[in-house]
Amino acid sequence: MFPERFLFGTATASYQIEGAVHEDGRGPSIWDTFSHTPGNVAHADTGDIACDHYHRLEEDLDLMASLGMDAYRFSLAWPRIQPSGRAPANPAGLAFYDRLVDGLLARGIHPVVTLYHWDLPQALQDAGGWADRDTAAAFADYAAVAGEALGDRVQMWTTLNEPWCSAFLGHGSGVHAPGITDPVTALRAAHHLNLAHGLALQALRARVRADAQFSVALNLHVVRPDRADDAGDVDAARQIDAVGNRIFLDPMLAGAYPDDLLADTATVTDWSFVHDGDLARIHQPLEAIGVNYYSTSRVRRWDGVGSNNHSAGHNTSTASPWPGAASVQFLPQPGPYTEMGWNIDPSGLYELLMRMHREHPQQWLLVTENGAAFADAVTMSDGHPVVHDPDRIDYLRRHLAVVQQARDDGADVRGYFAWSLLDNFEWAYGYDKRFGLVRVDFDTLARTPKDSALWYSRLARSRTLR
Ligand code: IFM
Repeated sequence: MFPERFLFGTATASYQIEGAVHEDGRGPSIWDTFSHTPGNVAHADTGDIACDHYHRLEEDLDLMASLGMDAYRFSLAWPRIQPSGRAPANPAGLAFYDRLVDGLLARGIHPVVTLYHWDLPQALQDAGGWADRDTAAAFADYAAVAGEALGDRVQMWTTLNEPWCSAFLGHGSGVHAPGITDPVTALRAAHHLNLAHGLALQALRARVRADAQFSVALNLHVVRPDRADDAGDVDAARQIDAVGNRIFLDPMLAGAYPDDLLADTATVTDWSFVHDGDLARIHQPLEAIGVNYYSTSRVRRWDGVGSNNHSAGHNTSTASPWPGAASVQFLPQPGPYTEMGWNIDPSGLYELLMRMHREHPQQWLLVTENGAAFADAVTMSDGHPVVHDPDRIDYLRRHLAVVQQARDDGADVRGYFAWSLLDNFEWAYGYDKRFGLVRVDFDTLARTPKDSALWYSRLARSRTLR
């Protein structure tokens, strides 16, 4: 049994679902630019319309209520609130999130707001983007605007979603916006994202309700050495843990970059972009860690033969998202796999939750994303479309079972957010990969709860995993 206070929710992100990219004063974001650049996204898909959530807000709120959700994790589109990334705020953009928050609260659903899920205002990118420290200051101003507007009603705030992806897929392998492939820029971006997190926390805390709770959502990598008794493989796993996980965890939660990370990347950069006082600014009190989990990685020390397969799991790119880790090889994982080609291994989620519990006992935990894309088939039943998705139910059930196990073993996990409420724009993969509990027909935009949505709804209501 999960306790009554455990939050069952779903998660989404603004650019992936909202559409309405030119409406009510929204400015362009780096994902508008990136997706409209030929060759970047499968089938040249864009977020122009996406799930049209912007116009279907009431329908989507009713859908969540009908599923009995306790909470909803969504992101604010910075360019809707500040079209050029800086003051002044756009009242129409704020009004949309006002309606969303009020609509959730009216239905008894807790809003969990993420400030940044990758849609940086293009004007800030033109001024240097995350490679420039001014972007961190701009982010704090934006956080202040969001806090002023919503902080009386929103209790749970998340600063950044998966800063690893923003920094390293955006500036290392270039498969995400803004599509830069430069290891130094990627590390600079990572630092400025950390700084943005800290500055935003300071700005928010001063403006929101006194019982507010803050977190960051990290896609922590579960990296396993191929041969546990091989010192080279063990060191390869350590190296990926440093540049994939501890590069964010350590400054945010302990106020320092790991020594081994600085040593591993010493030939790439001298880290002079870290200014005096930055680490204290980054190291702000944080109530919770958000864990986004999908699959595991297996690495070994690369002997230079064949490919080191750095882009495993994140499209093909010849550039690496792992600065300083050229001698690490990513190995194919044994199946089964989801439609993304990611291996299914719930033990990785258990490992992560227990590690966070052990290493960061001050913070409680939320699973801020977990879910799977499968090739869903629509059939008709009594004239209505239905989606039987037993693989997704199995995935969710097995991951929720380890959440339960981790709780039994002492980890303070207080909620679980299935990725995602709706099929949506899956970044460089476009609309091909369907993660939703609810199917979206991208021709008609009609929503159809899949079997997994009905299963998850029964779980949220009964609190019992079956
Ligand atoms: O769709 C993404 C989401 O935006 C961030 N986390 C992973 C999901 C699946 O790839």
